[in-house]
Amino acid sequence: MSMKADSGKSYHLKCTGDALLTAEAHAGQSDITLFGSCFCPFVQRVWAALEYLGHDYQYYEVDPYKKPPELLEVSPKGLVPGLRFNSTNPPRALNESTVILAYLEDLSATTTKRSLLPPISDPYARALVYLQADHVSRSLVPAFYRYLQAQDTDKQIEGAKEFTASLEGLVKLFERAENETQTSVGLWRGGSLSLADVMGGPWIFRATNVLVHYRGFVLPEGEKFKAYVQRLVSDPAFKRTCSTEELYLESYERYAYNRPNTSQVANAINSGLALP
Ligand SMILES: N[C@@H](CCC(=O)N[C@@H](CS)C(=O)NCC(=O)O)C(=O)O
Repeated sequence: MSMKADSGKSYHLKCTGDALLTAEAHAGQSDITLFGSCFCPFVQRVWAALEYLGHDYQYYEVDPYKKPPELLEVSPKGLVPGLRFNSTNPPRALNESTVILAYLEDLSATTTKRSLLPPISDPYARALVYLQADHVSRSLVPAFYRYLQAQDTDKQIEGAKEFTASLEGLVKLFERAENETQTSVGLWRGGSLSLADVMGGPWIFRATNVLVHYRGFVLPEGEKFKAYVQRLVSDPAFKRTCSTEELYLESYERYAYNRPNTSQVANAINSGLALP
């Protein structure tokens, strides 16, 4: 595959499109502040969950590579997302997207009464959603970056295979849950947004723009998979957190050319270490 040259574009510092409207609607003070970055998929997990679960929050854009002190106060490694709870003195805070999702799920049980999981009375159905989310963390996310950061053609072919196999693995887990349990949770089965959807959605979405653009990626065949991706990108809560394609293409150019010191995630991938 012929590579265009790196044009030196940098990551964006302001949302565009639907995400900009959402950020503007959530610019005012609130008990919860989401420290976010417009291009970040880990942030998008939490942002889509806040939208779906129906919480009040303030969206606050930060540059995580500059590590402003207010970000370090809520997230010790200076990574977004972070949540700050402003109603306690001193404010409390949480970091790590997966931990924040667990917190928001629990918070919602007694407040907005919405949920990203099957009911607590069906622990097996919930566990199958956890299996999907676990697959996203341990397989889909690292495979995405290995593929996008691969520079040699053979490594890119390998990356495409690994990422495709990981998507297929996720589909298998969706099918298993569909066969073994009954719930209206999960976009795969035409239901509501699930924990697995918010966990993996941001990378599946970026596969449709960033991987297609920089790697000529072809998404897995199959009507059901296509329909799933369509439901994901048109899901109202998810869509409210999406910027326009140009923002992602420009923000990910540094990964696509594997520029040195792109991010902690990129460094971890390059050195074969666990993601931060
Ligand atoms: N494990 C973290 C990862 C978050 C993460 O890597 N965020 C990136 C932006 S997409 C970041 O803040 N990078 C700053 C850096 O690399 O220094 C989570 O799930 O919240």
